[in-house]
Amino acid sequence: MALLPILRFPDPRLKKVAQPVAQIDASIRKLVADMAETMYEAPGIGLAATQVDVHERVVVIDVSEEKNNLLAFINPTLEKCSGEQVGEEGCLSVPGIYDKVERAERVTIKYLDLDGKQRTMEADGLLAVCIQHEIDHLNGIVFVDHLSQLKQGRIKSKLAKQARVTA
Ligand code: GNR
Ligand code: NI
Repeated sequence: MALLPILRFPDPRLKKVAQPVAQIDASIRKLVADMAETMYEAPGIGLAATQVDVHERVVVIDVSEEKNNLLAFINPTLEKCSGEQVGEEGCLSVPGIYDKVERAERVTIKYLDLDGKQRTMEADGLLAVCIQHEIDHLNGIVFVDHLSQLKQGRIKSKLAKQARVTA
């Protein structure tokens, strides 16, 4: 296992659209294991491969209290969305920044599991938010892209200032 470096907004590589995984082989299983380790260490409740500069459609999520319910989604697609919820979001690629984003309350996704089996899952609440946040990453979208231009500008200057003091 290995910890992977996480790209920071506004790194242009966060805008890349990830490609579907063609074959679930040992390299994909290793990527999932490394992404899980990186997510738990951060700590975060989800991580998309895009954030570790791998532009393939792979996501890990664990929204459990005990951090003992790892979910891995290969090639996830949003099949159904309904309702709305607004919650405070954060992102490991945008450290220290939190803001409200409107999302669907309930989603149905299709994906491949680590055995390459096609599966369907329904989710609501925080898990539904996290799934939407991670699929956005695979499409090159960061949660701050959902905020106003004014807020995005403020976030960029705050992160640039942070980077100067930690350098
Ligand atoms: O750790 C995370 N917490 C979080 C909180 C509210 C909404 C979404 C998230 S996902 C985030 C981890 C991350 O950046 N995933 O891409
Ligand atoms: Ni994120």
